[in-house]
Amino acid sequence: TVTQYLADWRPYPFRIARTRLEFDLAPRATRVRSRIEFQRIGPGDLALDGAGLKTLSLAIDDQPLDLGLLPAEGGQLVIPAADLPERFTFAAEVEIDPEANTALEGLYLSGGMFCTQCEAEGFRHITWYPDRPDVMAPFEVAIRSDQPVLLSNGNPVAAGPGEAVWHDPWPKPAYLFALVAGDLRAISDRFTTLSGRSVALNVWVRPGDEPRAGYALESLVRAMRWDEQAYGREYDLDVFNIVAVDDFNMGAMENKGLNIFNSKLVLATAETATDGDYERIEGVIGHEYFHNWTGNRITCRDWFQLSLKEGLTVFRDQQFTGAMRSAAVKRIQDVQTLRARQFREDAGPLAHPPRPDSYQEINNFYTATVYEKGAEVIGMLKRLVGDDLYRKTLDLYFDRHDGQACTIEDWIKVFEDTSGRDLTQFKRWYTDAGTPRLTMAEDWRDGTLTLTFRQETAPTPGQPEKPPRVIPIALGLIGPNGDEVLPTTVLEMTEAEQSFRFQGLGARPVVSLLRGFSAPVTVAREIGVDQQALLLAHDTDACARWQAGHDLALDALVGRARGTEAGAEFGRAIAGVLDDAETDPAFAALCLSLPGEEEIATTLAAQGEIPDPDAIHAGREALARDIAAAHEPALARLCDAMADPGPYRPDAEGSGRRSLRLACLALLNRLDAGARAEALFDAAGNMTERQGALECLIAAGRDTRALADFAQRFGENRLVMDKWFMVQPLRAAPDRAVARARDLAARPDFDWKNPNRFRALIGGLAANHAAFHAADGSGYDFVAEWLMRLDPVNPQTTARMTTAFETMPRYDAGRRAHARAALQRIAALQGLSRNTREMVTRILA
Ligand code: B3K
Ligand code: ZN
Repeated sequence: TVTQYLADWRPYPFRIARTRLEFDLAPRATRVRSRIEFQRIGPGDLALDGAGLKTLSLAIDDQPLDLGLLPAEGGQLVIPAADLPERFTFAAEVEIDPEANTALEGLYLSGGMFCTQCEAEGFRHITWYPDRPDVMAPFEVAIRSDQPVLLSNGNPVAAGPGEAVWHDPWPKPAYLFALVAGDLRAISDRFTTLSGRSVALNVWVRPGDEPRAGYALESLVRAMRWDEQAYGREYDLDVFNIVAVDDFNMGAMENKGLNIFNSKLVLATAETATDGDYERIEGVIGHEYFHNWTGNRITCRDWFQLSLKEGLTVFRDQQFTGAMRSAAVKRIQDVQTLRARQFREDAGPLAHPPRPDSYQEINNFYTATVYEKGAEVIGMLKRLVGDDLYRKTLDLYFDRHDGQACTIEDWIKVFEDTSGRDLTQFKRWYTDAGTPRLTMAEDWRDGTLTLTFRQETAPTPGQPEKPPRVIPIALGLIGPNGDEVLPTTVLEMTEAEQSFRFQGLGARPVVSLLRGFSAPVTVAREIGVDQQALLLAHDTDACARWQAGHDLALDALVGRARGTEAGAEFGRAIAGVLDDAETDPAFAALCLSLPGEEEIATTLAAQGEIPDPDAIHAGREALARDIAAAHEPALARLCDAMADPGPYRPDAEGSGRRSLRLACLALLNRLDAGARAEALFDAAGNMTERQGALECLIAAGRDTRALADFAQRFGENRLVMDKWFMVQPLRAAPDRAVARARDLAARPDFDWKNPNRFRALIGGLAANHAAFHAADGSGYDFVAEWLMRLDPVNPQTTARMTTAFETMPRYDAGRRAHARAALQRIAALQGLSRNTREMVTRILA
């Protein structure tokens, strides 16, 4: 296995003036003819990437090349510089087998339809090419096939029966290439851009799915308008196509002018999709569309720079969702996701910086760190320079780098140029792994509050030293009567230890710290429960207010996990939340949803303890029951008050009410053994309520009839049945979940080669904390068994799911031994993929 290093990047010695591809599609034997016009721009041989190709011919300027040049197995085709003129056309004819392509990388079949996935290095499975993001070219693509709809990137230039030609004038790297051929139907609209260009919009789905694609299309229109308003970015082709496919390794892909989506992020009706699904559809449609500028027009020089496009595009989609819905609620959700996924990654054996310096398999680096932490880093830059300068900086970035393949250095430089700041120290956020731990000590005397902050980052794999970073600390001060005495102020911490002074204060205030979650750090401070309650009741910053409640809940849950009766303060705080719940139902729902078992384990581990998954589970159940018992009348009243007046609307208001209803239901469920949940399940008018109720019924062990009813109703709908497969292992009582998952895995409709179905069942079990971490190792064994089965079929999805094991080091010796043994069995598998090998090796290190 070869490790790739950032330090080894060298410019490609050729420019491509034009890439022409011709496809003769056939499931078992697709012919690909290419003509690539190269022009020398530097010294060196011509190196082309290819993998799994049956090469029929190669030529330079129509002179056939000896096929003896082909590399023995995989790897690059190298044509010596001496054999090449300054300008030449390289031509190849290859044959590939889309039907055999179960890895879903390159050209493959999904339900009889041809489609592609080329990021990061899938194009080399299609033909010989410089498969690296810094080699950009305009593409012309001819497709011959008997499939009725034939699509590729750019604008259509010709179409006849059985043939279509597409031209994409915008130079792009091969990873943005796409082709689709199938029996598809479009729902369509038109969009007129700021400068008056009329664009045809199509969302392509299977015949019959058209009524489920409307929300995706509307979301696209909103995204296009928002990008014009917020960033001044216009679309640049005559058509924008989105295609939904059932077999897809991740969420979606931003191919130029032809986005390909996992069908679960396109298809939605009130009966089949939850509020969460709708929100994700809107967010991901936005994300892929926003890539047109941040990713496609300006792309990455090499894959180490992945966060350049992903961090920025996540930041943009978060802003978009915030603008379409509730900015405060969106921010809190994003903070929760960051903590649950990225902090977890940063604290374990897979920790890496947003810009890694080495990798074996780049597909293993599409991580929460590259994406979500990358977005946080941009949020910090924006906070440091301010909104106006942020917009100016982005204008400069688009202006200066349009059409280029760029680096994180280019990105930092535009901020330095507009702000006049030296961002050398700030850049550590990109190059250093690990989550800084920020501690705050307070000193109060004579009307002066002195805050002393310390920052510390634990060593991460390969990075023992952690110099201090720039940490923007947004804070406010709340007086003892609840009034804000200092509005949000941003302190810039640059040292390992630093003090800040606030003078002339009448009475000792409470610090509202890290407002808006101004930096991706963990916080340790001395704070009394009364102060937390004060913040929860009066803080003007929604994030800090939610955090205060969340901390109270976590303290109680940590106490319960240790076997104490903790939780009285949290219980009192809940009373206030319930009183006020109707003013902002979505916010109240966030406060009423207890932190999950995984987060409790993380908190205990951060305090130097070994988490006991069974005690965590039991303690959380007990606290939930106590809270429900103490507040039953208020919870029941709210649960009814939040009933949907109909008609269903997947907007912030409607979903906020439903989330509050379900949060109340989840608590009451501990008292009535599923009685209310059953009533709601039967009466549900939408999937949000139906799924929420079903989850409660499973947790209560009263699910037999509901599950049968659900399967009866939705048995024909793959996406809905994925939910059915997911909620059972996820919500089942920990001591029964593994057995249940095994039963489900034995069903004929457990179509495990479909990534959505696999993730639903195996991922569902892995997300059931106490079940996955069962003391007897049965959870680990089950997941490992299935990863071993999937690896030869689909390495990408397998490797990604090995992250279930990344928290292994924090558990007790018995569990660690079981987890290690499971991972070692995977490592010993004959022919294990490079993807999975890299992950397992890093976790075991
Ligand atoms: N850029 C793609 C992800 C590709 C993942 C390759 N393993 C989707 C996105 O981030 O928008
Ligand atoms: Zn992306």
